[in-house]
Amino acid sequence: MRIDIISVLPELMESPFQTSILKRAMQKGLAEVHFHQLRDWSLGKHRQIDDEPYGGGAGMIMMIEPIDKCISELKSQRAYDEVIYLTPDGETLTQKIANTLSIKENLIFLCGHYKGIDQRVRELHITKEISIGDYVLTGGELAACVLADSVIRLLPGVLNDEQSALTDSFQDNLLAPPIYTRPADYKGLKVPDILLSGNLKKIEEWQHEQALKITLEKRPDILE
Ligand code: 6GU
Repeated sequence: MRIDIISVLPELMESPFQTSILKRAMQKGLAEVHFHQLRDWSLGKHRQIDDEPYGGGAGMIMMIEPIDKCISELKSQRAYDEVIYLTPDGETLTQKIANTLSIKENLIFLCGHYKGIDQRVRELHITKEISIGDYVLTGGELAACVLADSVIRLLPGVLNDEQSALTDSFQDNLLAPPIYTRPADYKGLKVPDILLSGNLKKIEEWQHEQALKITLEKRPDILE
């Protein structure tokens, strides 16, 4: 998978891809992430990429021309499955969206800033608009990192067995059951006996029951 991320602040997104699991995914060649400084496609010596809104009002609007130039250049090099605009008014990111995107080949992420982008960019290029939740960030960069992380970790070969995505919370519309490691008794706080029993079938039943119970308590909205 290849992800091209367009932003005025690409440096904000460097470290997540240079650390741990995402770094290894890149080193193994399972994912490529390319950053594009939007100002490189700006007009004039002031490297302007935003301007005042027609009709007045507070805040600046990201101009169509630099964005169109950047996206058009990328599209001339390869076919993209989706051009995703990260914006608080987009569809809220879910595991289902991450799963769907994880089988794509080439993606563009456009990070919004200021008051947002000229409407005509949406009409011309954007195929999907994604938000990471009902709160406002200073820009789409951190959301782009969250989206990329949620997608890249699903690519075959990125996680090992122990980290398997199949047992994640949300993957089957259930939260994960409680988990324990040594010691079996810490200052009188005990691991449930069933987990020490060695009876795999009973353990799986218990874990499923616990997952149901916890989901009902904490997130009844995700239960089917
Ligand atoms: Cl994608 N962008 C911004 N600026 N704020 C957000 C967001 C995106 N998702 C949630 N809040």
